[in-house]
Amino acid sequence: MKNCDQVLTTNSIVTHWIEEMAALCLPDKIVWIDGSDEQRQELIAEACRTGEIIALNQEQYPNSYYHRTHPLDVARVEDKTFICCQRERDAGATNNWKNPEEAYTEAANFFRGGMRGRVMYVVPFSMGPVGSPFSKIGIELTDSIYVVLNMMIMCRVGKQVLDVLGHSDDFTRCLHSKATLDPEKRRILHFPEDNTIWSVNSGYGGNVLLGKKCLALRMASWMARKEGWLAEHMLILGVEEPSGRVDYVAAAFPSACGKTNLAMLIPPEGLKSKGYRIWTVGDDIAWIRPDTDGRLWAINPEAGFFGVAPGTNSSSNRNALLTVRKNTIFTNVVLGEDGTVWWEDGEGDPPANATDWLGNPWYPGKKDENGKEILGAHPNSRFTAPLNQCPSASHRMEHHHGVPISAFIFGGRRNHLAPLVYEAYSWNHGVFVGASMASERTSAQYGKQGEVRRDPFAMLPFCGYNVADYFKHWISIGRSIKHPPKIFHVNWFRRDENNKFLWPGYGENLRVLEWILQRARGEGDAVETPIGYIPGKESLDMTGLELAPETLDELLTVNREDWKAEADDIEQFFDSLGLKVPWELRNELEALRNRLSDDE
Ligand code: GTP
Ligand code: SPV
Ligand code: MN
Repeated sequence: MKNCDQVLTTNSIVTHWIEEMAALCLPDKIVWIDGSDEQRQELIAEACRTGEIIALNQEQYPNSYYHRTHPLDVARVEDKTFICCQRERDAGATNNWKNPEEAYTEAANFFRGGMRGRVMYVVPFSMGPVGSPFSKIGIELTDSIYVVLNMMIMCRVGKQVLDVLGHSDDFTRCLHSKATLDPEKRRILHFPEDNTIWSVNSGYGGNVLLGKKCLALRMASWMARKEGWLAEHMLILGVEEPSGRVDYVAAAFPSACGKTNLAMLIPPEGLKSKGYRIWTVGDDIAWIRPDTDGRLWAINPEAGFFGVAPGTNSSSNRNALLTVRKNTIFTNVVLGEDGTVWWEDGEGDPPANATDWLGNPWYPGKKDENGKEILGAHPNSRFTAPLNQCPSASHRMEHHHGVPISAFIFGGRRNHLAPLVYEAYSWNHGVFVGASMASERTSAQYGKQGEVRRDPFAMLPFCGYNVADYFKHWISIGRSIKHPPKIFHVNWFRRDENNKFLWPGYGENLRVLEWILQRARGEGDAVETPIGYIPGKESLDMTGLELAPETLDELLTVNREDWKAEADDIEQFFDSLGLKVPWELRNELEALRNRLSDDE
């Protein structure tokens, strides 16, 4: 291999592909990432030298670094993200589609010569424990040290992955270049039929850490459908009772809607005496498969957190704060002259002599020329930290088999409509609940913030194939297993007439989880409503929580008129997905409407 000191595999499928990509991008040099700490330190030194990253105060934040992205490159770009398969209908109504030949040709122009004067890093990575039969291997070629360092936290990286791959061609070919960071020429392209991902002209998280959304969700969902499993935008957590029994749940909330927070939940004061412990298995992605015991088992394919920074403080998420004290990369937050970091609704006061995420001098309360307050941290600023540093990290993380799932939870930000929690009547009804999920748009994606949009299974930006086929796949998985988990919907974000959240959220959410797990075991009181079961009057344990009974009533209210309008909206959404929407879901919609007009 030209301009390369050391090649880490004899797999010629791998080396030929790398040579071909290098001939396109024309890097000065090729460097293979072996996963050693020694090499990592060299990369850090190089990135500090060029200013790509900045070393933080090493006493307060050992081995931690700071990075700013380009101001126009701060979130995923859904309008520049494409599924490139032969037939447009395989991408479906919710994905952007491109013909593979045209997509390769256009993007090749953006990649061509883009790595001149740069190094191309070869990053072999495993999603899931190295060598597990449920893991998938990828190799990412990138010209960004920031990407390499993030990948080393988010997944298992290095030579051991190539050893497991051997001479197989079963790996995802991931090519990334920052190129010129031109937003117009930004493309996030998935070629599921070629097991290939191309990402160009971005340097931000989900666009460039190709193991994450691109491989572990879009490509993996395509594979999962063929192979009979599920790749989901879900957290996984375990609730341990004093008896030692642990029940696991998986929950799908759209981006920036509380997965990281729920995954690291700390039991609230009022429930302390019950002795629960929460175990974090994952905060963003779950790979789930039926097993011979008739249950669904899940692994987290990632090894780290890429978590939203703003709002993280010791009362909202103490575990996250404890997780990011070392070996962490902070992106687009406030940087203090003293090498500390800060963000809105963070811990303590902002540092003196700070610079904001754009690199400008910043102080709290700073206003722009129109008198509008300037945020120090970008709302989608993030931390990248190893999962095993989390105080609640589950040792089952490393188990190849994963954990058995007792309940699925769907949720989003709904100001008024959805109650705090409800339980679906059946598997198919639960699939309907997932398929018709909606949420307000957040800063994790470009577009109008706050606007309510349908986000089925929190997978709208991540389902790599026709979403109507995806619904069908969910229905058939439920049919094929003996002990399907029960399905629930939660809403931590319902507001009163003054636009204040009705529910305190965060740790208090355990009260809702407790009821969910009781129901999953066939216990717990419930009341039937047109949309599903809700907790009976006394069945949520409110010990130690000061919440007016009227507020709880309001939180659990199901307003028939609002839900009739919702049903109309869901019908429109299903219609927009084409003819493949499964009849089972049409039946569920009809059943919902019938229940809404019954005994009024
Ligand atoms: P991605 O990493 O983008 O997939 O997002 P996520 O689902 O992991 O989101 P995260 O947990 O980081 O939550 C993002 C925002 O939701 C933060 O601003 C939190 O403060 C807020 N949040 C999380 N849980 C709650 C809750 O129970 N109640 C309220 N009101 N806000 C919450
Ligand atoms: C999300 O937006 O859902 C994330 C962050 O988890 S990113 O990896 O950038 O997609
Ligand atoms: Mn996510």
